[in-house]
Amino acid sequence: MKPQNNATRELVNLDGLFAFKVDFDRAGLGEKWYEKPLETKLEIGVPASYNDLFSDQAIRDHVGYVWYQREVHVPRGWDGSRIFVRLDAATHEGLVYVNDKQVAHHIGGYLPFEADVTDHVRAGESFRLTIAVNNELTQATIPPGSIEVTADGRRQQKYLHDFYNYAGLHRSVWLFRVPAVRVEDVTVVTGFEASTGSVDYAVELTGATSDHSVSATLMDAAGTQVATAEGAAGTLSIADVVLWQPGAAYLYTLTVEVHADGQLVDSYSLPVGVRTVEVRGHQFLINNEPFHFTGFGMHEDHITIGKGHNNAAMVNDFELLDWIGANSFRTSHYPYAEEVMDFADRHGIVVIDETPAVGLHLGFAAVLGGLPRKTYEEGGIDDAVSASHRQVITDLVKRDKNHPCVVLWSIANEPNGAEEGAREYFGPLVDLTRELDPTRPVGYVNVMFDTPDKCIIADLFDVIMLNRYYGWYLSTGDLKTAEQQLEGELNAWAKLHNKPIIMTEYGADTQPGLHSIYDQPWSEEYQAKFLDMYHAVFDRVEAVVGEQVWNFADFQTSNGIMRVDGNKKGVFTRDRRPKAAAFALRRRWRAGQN
Ligand code: GCB
Repeated sequence: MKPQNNATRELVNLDGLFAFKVDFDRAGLGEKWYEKPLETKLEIGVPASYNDLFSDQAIRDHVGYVWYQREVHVPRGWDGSRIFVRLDAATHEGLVYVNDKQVAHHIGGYLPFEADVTDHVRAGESFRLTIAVNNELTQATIPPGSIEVTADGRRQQKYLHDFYNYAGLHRSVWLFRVPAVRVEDVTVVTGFEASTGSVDYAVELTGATSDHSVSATLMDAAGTQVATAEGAAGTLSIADVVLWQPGAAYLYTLTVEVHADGQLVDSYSLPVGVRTVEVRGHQFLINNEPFHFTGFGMHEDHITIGKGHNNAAMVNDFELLDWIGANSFRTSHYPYAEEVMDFADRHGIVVIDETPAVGLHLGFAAVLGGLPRKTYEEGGIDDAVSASHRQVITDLVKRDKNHPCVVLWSIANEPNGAEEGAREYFGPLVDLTRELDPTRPVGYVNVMFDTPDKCIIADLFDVIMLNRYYGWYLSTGDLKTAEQQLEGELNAWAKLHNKPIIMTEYGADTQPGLHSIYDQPWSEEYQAKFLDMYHAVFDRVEAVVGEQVWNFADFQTSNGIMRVDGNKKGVFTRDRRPKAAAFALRRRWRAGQN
């Protein structure tokens, strides 16, 4: 649960400059670098990816550990509390030390973790915080990868996903204190009947005895109390409820309190949007009304800071989403910073929340010039990957379950969904997701090879999400053929499955400033015309309930002959200037508005 400041809890932000050292010789763990000040002249800003900050290419290409260190002061008056360090993300593996003591080890680069450091620190004194971050992707991680060693002994990271393997402390670092008896977790499920809303809540406590009692209070956006209840679980009922709606967010505040002997022991508040989500036939319903997704697959990707979260950049990205008329996005291809989810909650942007399970298709090796392999076999996407996949699904649902903006889980992007073993792999993961969250539909994103006649897993899911590139990777430059192929395939999906279809990716690489009167790939006009063609088809296929263009902005990738300083399918450039397609999208998505 996200830490917060209130009457019983305190939170100190540890972002800023850290000492930084690259562990070129993989010596840090053996030599126990955490036991003393790091021997280095380098400093680094947190949060940020470290890759693009330094002039030394060896740092950018480094595969292995890098070390961060700073002094942290524990406020006076924190005696008697439990004290924690929290990392919102360490990509991809984090080892945390307080002075000489390891306090946490976490694998998974896009989800938070924390360590109880109470026994290792003292209120009013300082400690040395050291964090070793490893960027390696292996056969067993999510996303998976492999490390190759060059003839001269350099280690190189290989992976099958199309975004640069940025690494480091991408999100905030915190020190916080909570009471010994406390709210450990809160789960809310909302609903409404006519004008009456309901908030079912369930509170999990740590350290409580029969002397402790729990109460829940709901306030409206003006701060007026609208409902209260007693007990660790219950239902709050709201007369004349104001719903959370796409484009018209409304948030109540739920405050849960723990009391003993008439004294407040702990309190935790969270924003609550009352809304429902349901899939019915080909429709995707939010608050019982058909919803049509417009927007993008995005990336956490900016010049210089890479995947580092930055609030100013976030505000600008949301401004551009609003300007263009997008009502939604997918967190392609990993969970985004919690600040992003909170912002979407507050501003009524609908989110398809995706796990970091990307690159689970070993047949892709052939496309990239290697030898094709079977996907679901030992040493490939096997039990070890499945265990990591279960972990990220569990952690993601735990982190994001209370966000009204999240309407759909995407448990993987473009896995192999046509090969033997795919059903056995995905069946249990779908069951797990449904068990963790019975309130939201579950989907995965289908790759272009897995057409309706080939895909063997689509029926396991609630929605059909498709990434299609007719007119780009297939029928390049031939929009007439592409149109027939696209329409034919969409109709086949609609006939085969009585489920809504969301086009989660369609797009064309575009070099800003390149113009043509012909259907010329890479030109700005071609990108706009390509999108127009897709939209004309979507408008003819009723089952299509969503259009999310690939991508919101240009983004960095690994080196390759298919990419020119990254992927250029952005509707905005990497520095967020509009290409011609941005205006075309705005005309469609804001039709009738200004
Ligand atoms: C895809 C992937 C996305 C790529 C995109 C592309 O299907 O899901 O990660 O960046 O295609 O541009 O090739």
